[in-house]
Amino acid sequence: MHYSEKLVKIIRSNKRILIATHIDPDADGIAAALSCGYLVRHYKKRKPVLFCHSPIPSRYRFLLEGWKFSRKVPAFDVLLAVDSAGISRIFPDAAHVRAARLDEKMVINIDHHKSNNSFGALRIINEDASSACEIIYYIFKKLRIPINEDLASVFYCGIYSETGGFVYQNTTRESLEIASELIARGIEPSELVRKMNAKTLSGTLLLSRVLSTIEIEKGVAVMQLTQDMLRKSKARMVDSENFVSFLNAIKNVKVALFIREEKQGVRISLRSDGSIDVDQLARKYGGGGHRLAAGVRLSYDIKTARTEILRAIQRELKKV
Ligand SMILES: [Mn+2]
Repeated sequence: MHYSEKLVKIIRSNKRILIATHIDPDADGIAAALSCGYLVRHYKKRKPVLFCHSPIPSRYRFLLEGWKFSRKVPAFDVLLAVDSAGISRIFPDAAHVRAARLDEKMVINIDHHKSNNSFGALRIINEDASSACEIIYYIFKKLRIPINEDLASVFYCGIYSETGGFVYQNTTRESLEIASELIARGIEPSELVRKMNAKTLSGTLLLSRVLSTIEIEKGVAVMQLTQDMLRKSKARMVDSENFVSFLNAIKNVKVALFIREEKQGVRISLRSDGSIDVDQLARKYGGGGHRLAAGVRLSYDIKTARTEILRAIQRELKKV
């Protein structure tokens, strides 16, 4: 049986389906959860609960169109996890996992991360897909479920954003074909992109502070964001979501490292031009992602994290 049919069987034979995306959700994660919402509604004739531990960034809220994400875990029978390499990406603290009684539940895992740790009873994982949305788009196609304009916009935003606007290496013939099919459904690509990319003044001022910290040594570019910069710019962490792209766009930069100081510990984004596999590197510290783009959270302060990760990068670069 094709996995799409298995998925339908599970949706049909279970009552309460919880669709969950990862913490600090990006456009692909949000769009993947929403599109699964449309899928479940198609079969159940009512909306399932969508869950995300973090709030949905305001610039993506236009995608919700009457849907909402709960930040509390309701009672459920099936967990449909999207765009999440591991359960800890959905439930960051162990207490949540226990409260969700996951071991007694049916778990479905739809993802495109190389670092996916293969959790769940039904795993629909494709590392070659541009995005989680691409995988779900093909499920709709396989099941011949009509895609209305709202859903087409959701898919478009997920794929557009995950490919950096059809720029990154995951921009493929398939992703562009899907984009073309979505445009044929009447969506307004430029309008969607304008909404997604809209910046706040405080976010732009934060960017200028962060960019002023850039240092480049032996092909490795580093920049950092501190809690103090957030305060001074009156900005929020979500404003910094795509800052790292400025770093790896610099000529001759092999590896880009963006360190963000969280309230506790740091969050690090890694980008590679292909010289090293940053997914592998991030995994050594409990993170992961893709070969050219990965992330990791550490409980160190900025300085310690910076020294540690820079050393690890230089070690990897020496091998090539
Ligand atoms: Mn994704």
